[in-house]
Amino acid sequence: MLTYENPIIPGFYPDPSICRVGEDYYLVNSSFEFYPGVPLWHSRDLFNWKQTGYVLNRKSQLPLEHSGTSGGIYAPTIRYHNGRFYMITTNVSDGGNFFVWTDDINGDWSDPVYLDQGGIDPSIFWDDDGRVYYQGTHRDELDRNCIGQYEFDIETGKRLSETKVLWHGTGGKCPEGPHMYKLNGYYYLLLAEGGTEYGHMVTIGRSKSVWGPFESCPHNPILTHRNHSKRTANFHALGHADIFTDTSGKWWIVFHGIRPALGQLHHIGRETMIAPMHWDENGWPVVNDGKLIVDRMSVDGEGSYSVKKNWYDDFSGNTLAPRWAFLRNPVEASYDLTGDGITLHGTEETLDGDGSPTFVGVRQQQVNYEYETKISVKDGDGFAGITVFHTKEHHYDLLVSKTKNGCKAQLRRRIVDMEMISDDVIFDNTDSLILKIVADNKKYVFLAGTDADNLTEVGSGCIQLMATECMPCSFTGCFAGIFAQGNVTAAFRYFSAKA
Ligand code: 6LW
Repeated sequence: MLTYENPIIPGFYPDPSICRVGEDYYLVNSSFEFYPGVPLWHSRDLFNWKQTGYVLNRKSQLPLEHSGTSGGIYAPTIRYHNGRFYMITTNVSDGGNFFVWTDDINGDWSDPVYLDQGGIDPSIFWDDDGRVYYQGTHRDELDRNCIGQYEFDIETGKRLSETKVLWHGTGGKCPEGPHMYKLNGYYYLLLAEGGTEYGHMVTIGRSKSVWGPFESCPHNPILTHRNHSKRTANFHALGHADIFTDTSGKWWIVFHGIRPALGQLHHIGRETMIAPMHWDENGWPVVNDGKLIVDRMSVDGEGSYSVKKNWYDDFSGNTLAPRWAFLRNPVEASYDLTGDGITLHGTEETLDGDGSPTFVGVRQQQVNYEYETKISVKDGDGFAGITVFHTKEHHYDLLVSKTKNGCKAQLRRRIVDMEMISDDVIFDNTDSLILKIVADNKKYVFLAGTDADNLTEVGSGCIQLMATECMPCSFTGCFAGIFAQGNVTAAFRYFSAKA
């Protein structure tokens, strides 16, 4: 047997889309208000994934100034056709649906080709006759949610037909995340339905025509955990899928799900998972033989794969590792990679605001995790430190600031209209501190000190109030990161994560 670990890409990496080119697999995720946008992953075995960068890595591709919490980039689709890669997605905060393309997957992508079509979750399908179609969410003549399709020119983005209703799905709310495939003379249309919460599911229909009508798979939903409880399943809200064949012709399905850490509360976002799939004798897909999706999957083959969890970043390169992301378009002058760390310069923007504060973070990829950094606070009366950030209204910040004889640490907890600041912990005769976050399924503990083996607890914050379910809208997840605000310059020597 071959065993592997789900999620294959843990942490806030939702809405996966995948394509295979020869022996290489490429996968993208949505990224919302975080920059760069659309993380791009590569694998050659489906279980070890390396983030090679981002598809949208310059402001002309990804203007985020107007992106609020969970705004910006929604679900993407990646496809390969005739030697060119395409990624189509939606910037819900600026410009709507667009695609970019590249002939070099390791190089830069084009500027956006914007499309005159509303809705979200766009996908592209090339038919055998060379016609190219857009699918995405749409509204029918009675303003009901459905999936719409139109033909367009992939060279120019020009519309070649009106948008027609393709399918309403099986009756679940929010039919979305469509992808079209052609197989054995059928057009298969894969959907997400039920909403991206606990009712989420994957459904599929097929037709002899690219324009439908679509008949529903008799065993829809082909993938869901909506009827499972915490007692019977660890993963929930499974949905938003894409299907493909591996190098041996076997079928697989990628999708996202959540790992609730406390009751039905999840805080580290919707995470990318994978499962085997096969087609039954009637030409309908069966996912994982109808079995539960679990954290250690067993499939035909040889080998055992686990996700890498521990890493150490000394910021020694002249660019940040792809795991790092900013909140909206960053102010470049606020960040200096100095060769022996990264220096952050505070501005008037704060983690409570709608701008781009001096912040750079990594998606929290495990519930039980430890983060550590070393900070030296220079000049000024501002604050700098380490933070757990979910939204501008949900973040815990370990603040370090200079004092007359050294520096001090405080924990600031911002939860909606509440702000709690802990007592000062004073450190004389030093401007450098080791800062640590110890996370588990109940709380984040924040520690500081000059001796890594003898740190002082500054305060703690519950994960409960950082959960998506405690927010009006969150398609994202918790980050751990470093920040500076106000009149301050702070140098960070390293940042590490350990499960
Ligand atoms: C995405 C939609 C969804 O556009 O949530 O889970 C939306 N599915 O398809 C944001 O991720």
